[in-house]
Amino acid sequence: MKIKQIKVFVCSPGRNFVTVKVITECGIYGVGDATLNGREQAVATYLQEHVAPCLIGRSAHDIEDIWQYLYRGVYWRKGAVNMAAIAAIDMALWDIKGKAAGLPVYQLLGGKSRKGVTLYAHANGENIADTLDKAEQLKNAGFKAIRLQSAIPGLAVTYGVLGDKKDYFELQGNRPLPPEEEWSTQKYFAMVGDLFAQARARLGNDVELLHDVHSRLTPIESARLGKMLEPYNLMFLEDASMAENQDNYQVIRQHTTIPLAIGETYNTIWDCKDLIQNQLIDYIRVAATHAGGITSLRRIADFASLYNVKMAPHGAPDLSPICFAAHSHLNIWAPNFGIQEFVGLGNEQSQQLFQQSITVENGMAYVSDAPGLGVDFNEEAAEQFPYKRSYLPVSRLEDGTLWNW
Ligand code: GCO
Ligand code: MG
Repeated sequence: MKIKQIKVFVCSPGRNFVTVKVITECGIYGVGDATLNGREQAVATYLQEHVAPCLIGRSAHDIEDIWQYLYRGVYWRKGAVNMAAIAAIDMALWDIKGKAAGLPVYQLLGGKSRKGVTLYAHANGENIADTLDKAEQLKNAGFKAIRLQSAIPGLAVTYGVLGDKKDYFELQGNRPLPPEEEWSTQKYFAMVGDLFAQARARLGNDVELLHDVHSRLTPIESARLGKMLEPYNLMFLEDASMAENQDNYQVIRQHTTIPLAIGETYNTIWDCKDLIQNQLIDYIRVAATHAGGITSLRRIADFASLYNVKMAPHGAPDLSPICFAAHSHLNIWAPNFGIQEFVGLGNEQSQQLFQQSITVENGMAYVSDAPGLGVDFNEEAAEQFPYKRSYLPVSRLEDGTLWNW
């Protein structure tokens, strides 16, 4: 089963996705997601110019050796571009192995550990009442866990919530450069306690609540937030502070029992090694697309399980349905699975491009028994959705200081 050809596509069915197709001599092919939001072409070029030529003629069955070849074999380890490229090749090879064996990927990982994958949905509102209206609808639709985000009074824009919501779910219109958004920690604190107090009063206690801070707080501010939200029993607080310095989480941890989650931008196990080993977090949010594929997420899951850390993979709209399929296979297997972020199965255009076999019912995802990843990519449709340059917004404090993402 030698690799014959590797094709790379950059398409925009509403937002940009980088997709890889690895084709073998016997005709079996596999697909992978290499989307790096705002830097898509860098990964596509890296794959085309530097990765693909080295893989032609190798056995598609050698998943581990190819992973090591692209990671250890290259002087430049880690990095967002490199690891997204490795990830896409890795997913495609697992897809191929599953198809060759006639088995879904979760069977190759060790089989099912649960009936279905619990999802958390997003309730984003322009004010607290709006957020809670949406949360109530999601709860009535069967979701058992809901992330609450609400606009911050006094700021013109709140990421993904108020202002141009296209920042979050779609491309940013015709703006050629990254939009800039203001952040105020003081204004945020004036809103966030009320959001969760009202949420528990209105939604009751039989639903899990979550919240994403997008790393806007310093560690001691995160500690204060954790203490403030403890009475509302959150499933987790996500990306409270940056953890480039993994010791930051010691500061948060020593003050609060709120469960902590982080990891959506991590590229390797090394980015979260200390956080996991020192039990400074409760959920690790690595994405297969950004942290080196199924091979590396499996390794992170096993390592995390030794320290009571659960998997909660990233599931934003900038990960393609191929990544969602890869996560679903990992999630149904991982003994230490926690929860999967979920923002829907994609718009109509995206569904034309990607054929997904996962079903979602009552806030749970169910993986099909189709061989491989169970997701396909329609090459013909790809031409209808050309790439459009687009950026994530940049965050600044009210005095103009550039701030954390
Ligand atoms: C999430 C993420 C998204 C990111 C996006 C950036 O938890 O869903 O934080 O909100 O902003 O994935 O590319
Ligand atoms: Mg997040």
